Amino acid sequence: DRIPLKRALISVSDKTGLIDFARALSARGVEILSTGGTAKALREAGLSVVDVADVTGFPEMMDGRVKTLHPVVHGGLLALRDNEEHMAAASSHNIGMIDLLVVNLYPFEATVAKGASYEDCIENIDIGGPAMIRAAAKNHAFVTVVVDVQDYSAVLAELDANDDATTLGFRQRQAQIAYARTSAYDAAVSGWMAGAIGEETPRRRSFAGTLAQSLRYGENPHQSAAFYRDGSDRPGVATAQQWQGKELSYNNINDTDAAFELVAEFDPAEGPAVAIIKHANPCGVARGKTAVEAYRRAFDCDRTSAFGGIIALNTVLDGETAQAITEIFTEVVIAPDATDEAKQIFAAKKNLRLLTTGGLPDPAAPGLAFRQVAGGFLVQGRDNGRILRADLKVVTKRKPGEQELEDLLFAWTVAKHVKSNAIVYARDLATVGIGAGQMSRVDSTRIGKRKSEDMAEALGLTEALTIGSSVASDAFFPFADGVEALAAAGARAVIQPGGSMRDAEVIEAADRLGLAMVFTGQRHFRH
Ligand code: 93A
Repeated sequence: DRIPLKRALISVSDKTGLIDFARALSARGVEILSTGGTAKALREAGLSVVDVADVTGFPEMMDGRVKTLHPVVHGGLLALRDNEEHMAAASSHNIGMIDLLVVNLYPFEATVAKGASYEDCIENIDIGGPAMIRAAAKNHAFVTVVVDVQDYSAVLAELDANDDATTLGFRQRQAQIAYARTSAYDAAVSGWMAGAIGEETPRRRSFAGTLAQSLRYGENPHQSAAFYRDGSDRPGVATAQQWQGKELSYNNINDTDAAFELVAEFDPAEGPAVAIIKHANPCGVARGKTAVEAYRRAFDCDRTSAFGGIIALNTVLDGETAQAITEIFTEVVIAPDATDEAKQIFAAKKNLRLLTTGGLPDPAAPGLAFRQVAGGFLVQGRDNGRILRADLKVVTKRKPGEQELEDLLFAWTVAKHVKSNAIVYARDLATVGIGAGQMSRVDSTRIGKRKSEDMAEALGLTEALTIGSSVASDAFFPFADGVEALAAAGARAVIQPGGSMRDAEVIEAADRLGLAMVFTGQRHFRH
């Protein structure tokens, strides 16, 4: 199964590592065919190259749209070397065999990411490259295909180990990688087109990403894992710069994303916001006049759970906040930016990872969200729903006051990022009790209350901060018992979608208990 390399076709847009690789192939006696730009680069480096145009007998034409799409190229890639008819056809048509194909594609994803025009994006859809890659990969019984500059060294190592030949196992692995690349490429084209023509629904789409990083393990140490990028430039954990600390784990990436998406809901022009996340749920979120104040108030919601948490800021991490954060153990801090002073303070904490993103993601942006089920995956538009004051409908006799309204909207925004059933108690733009992920809404209500009582005790307060709080429920109350439980916790105002068959009973209970209640008309389940 060893195939010696005699003739290679190299056609690459990304010319990283090209010269060294081609030189190493030349030194092994491999003849090199190349397309325009690649041939030019190789010649300039003093290597001898045959132009594909000389082999096909056709010039590269139509702005390079047609350069390698020719039977002399595809016959050389696809011919079965052990098939007499194939070889007879090759020799009667003067088709020489190609044993190694090295192609990386027109940078379609990068062109889209830099915001290029529709026409530019179209021009950067590679046709000849994928055609050759797929042909070479299909014929991996005889042909070695390379689609990633990172694989050059592996090819040379393979040749070293096998007397300038490649083994079937190696060619199979390269073919598998090749098809991953062409399918991701076409998925990127389809995804871009969907956006370009305003077809953002998840229907008739294909999904793929590019491997960003192999992870040490998954959610648990016995699970393998990797991180894929989808090519979007949304600021966040996928595109962040890491300043210090060891590599992010699977759970870190998941939690960091949850944290940053949550604080991005809060416009920094209206002041700093900080979220502390554990297991993808917030254990404290607050706004403040300063970042450090927001952090301390978020921390005070649930100091116990905050230990080993992940912290996100919607604003620059300054020295004072960095100092406060180092008082306990934290896994990751993510912010749009960090001052030099903050970076210096963190430098003393080797295990703390600091990520900066350069900006905040737009919470209202469209996009897709995925979830796996046995035999497939569910795809939906991301939850980019947002409620403004004008959307609220007061349903009780008592109207919420000004501060209550602000707290209700704050709690509502946090609840969107809490696993259902979500109950969020807030006071003065800080969470004071969060009940997450329960099968019963009443249980979430009780958990939020109990956590607030525990904190009151720890902080030496005379009473739990849920007393006098405003509360958000991510979905409607099916019965009056949930509202009764909130009143028992001392809540004064409630925000919820409404729409239950028993809304009348729920409103009646709220009126009886003196609560103000508003309906959003929108639900934020998060499972
Ligand atoms: O426009 S194409 O789709 N038509 C082709 O026939 C073709 N053949 C190779 N693009 C084609 N390529 C691509 O050109 C390769 O995939 C590679 O990305 C690029 C290399 O061009 P150059 O050698 O001129 O820099």
